[in-house]
Amino acid sequence: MTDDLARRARRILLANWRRGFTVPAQGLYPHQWSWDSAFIALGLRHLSAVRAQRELESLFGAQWPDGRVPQIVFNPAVPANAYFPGPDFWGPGARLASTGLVTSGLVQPPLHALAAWEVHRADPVTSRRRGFLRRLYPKLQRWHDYLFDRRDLAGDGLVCVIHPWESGLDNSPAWDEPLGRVAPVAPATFVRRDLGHAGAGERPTDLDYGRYVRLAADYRDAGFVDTLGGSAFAVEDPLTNALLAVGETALAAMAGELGTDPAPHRERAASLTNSLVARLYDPAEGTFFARDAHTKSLLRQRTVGGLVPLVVPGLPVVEELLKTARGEHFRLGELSPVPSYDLTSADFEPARYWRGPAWFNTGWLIWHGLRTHGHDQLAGRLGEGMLDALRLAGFREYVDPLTGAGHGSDDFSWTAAVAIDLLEVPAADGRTA
Ligand code: 9WN
Repeated sequence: MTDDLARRARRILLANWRRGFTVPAQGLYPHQWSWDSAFIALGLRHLSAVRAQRELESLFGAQWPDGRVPQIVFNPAVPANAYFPGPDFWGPGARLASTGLVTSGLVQPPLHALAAWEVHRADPVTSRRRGFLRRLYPKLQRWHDYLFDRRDLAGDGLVCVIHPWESGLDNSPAWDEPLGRVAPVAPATFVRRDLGHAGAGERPTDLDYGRYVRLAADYRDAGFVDTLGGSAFAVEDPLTNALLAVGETALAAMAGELGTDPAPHRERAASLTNSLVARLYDPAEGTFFARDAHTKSLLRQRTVGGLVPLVVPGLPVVEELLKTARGEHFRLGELSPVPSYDLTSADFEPARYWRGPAWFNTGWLIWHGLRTHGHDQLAGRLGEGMLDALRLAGFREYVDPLTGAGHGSDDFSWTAAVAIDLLEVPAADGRTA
């Protein structure tokens, strides 16, 4: 890595490291976040195999007895009111008896198995010496079991997210309709800490925050029980289900490495891929849509989440999806990273959270998907475009897809991790070719 970008990225990951895990960004996100850690591990694997392994191990150290891997693991060294909702909000029901750590009761997209497998492959000798997969594989299995067994709320083979925060694309316009049915808590009952670190024009509205808080409080007060009737918001999300399918493929590879049977993982990946295509893919539109588990109808907003199933090996609709991605709605190949929301939509907002801006983590998922399906040229163009976007805006949380202006937090960990991966992976491929 000779690029100055690589040095800057490395410095960010070092500065954001907190003895065993990495914060997404200093200030706005002072704890450990679940899917952030998976992206971060993908970058860290090029710097230090042990640190990449520890990133995932620390997260799974906060796994709940029921198998869920929490959205946030609160750092006890940080004041309780540094982030809202913090440890006091989640309360004793979210305190782990084993460690005393407090976590959020929600989850985030399951990128962890893919990340763990890639971390292993980056340095198999260190991984085997430390027993990395031997220790993590059963935990990853329990995590996926939780999703398959407890989150198939509609009973149709697809996993539901029960809060916009669980989708990772929190403020996506696709959530407006189901979220609109949720009664917000009064704004005076909580203090938003995010607005101390980012402009109100870049963050969700107070009304949406009131609804987020209502959903989280109801889930907490019901003892974190997963039922369709108990979840006012329940959505089958293409991104979550696609990552779970990829994750099962990664577990199959791990099972092979560990000498156990990969077949059940392959079967799960295949059946999840079938359900994903059968229920969430719209051939007329050439994209995946999320589905409201209550109304059983598709939420017809075109978002980057509808393109993320590109990461699924063996996906039968790759070319159709690519046609959509390259068209006027996302302009893949021309704009980098990929806009989070349909560029042609009347409510496209280039600077507001998940309602238009381009993010480096979802850009990485599309890049990885293109490579998975042999579209190396387009992947190369997207990867170069993402690095150019970084040179222009710096390591921001997200950028305006049309002007390239940076927004959100600066020195953002997954942005740095993605940069390192984009710089390292093609070079590593060249070395092994
Ligand atoms: C709530 C940490 C997280 C990301 C999410 C992103 C944002 C949190 C917030 O930041 O969500 O989890 O406070 O808005 O939407 O994808 O994991 O980087």
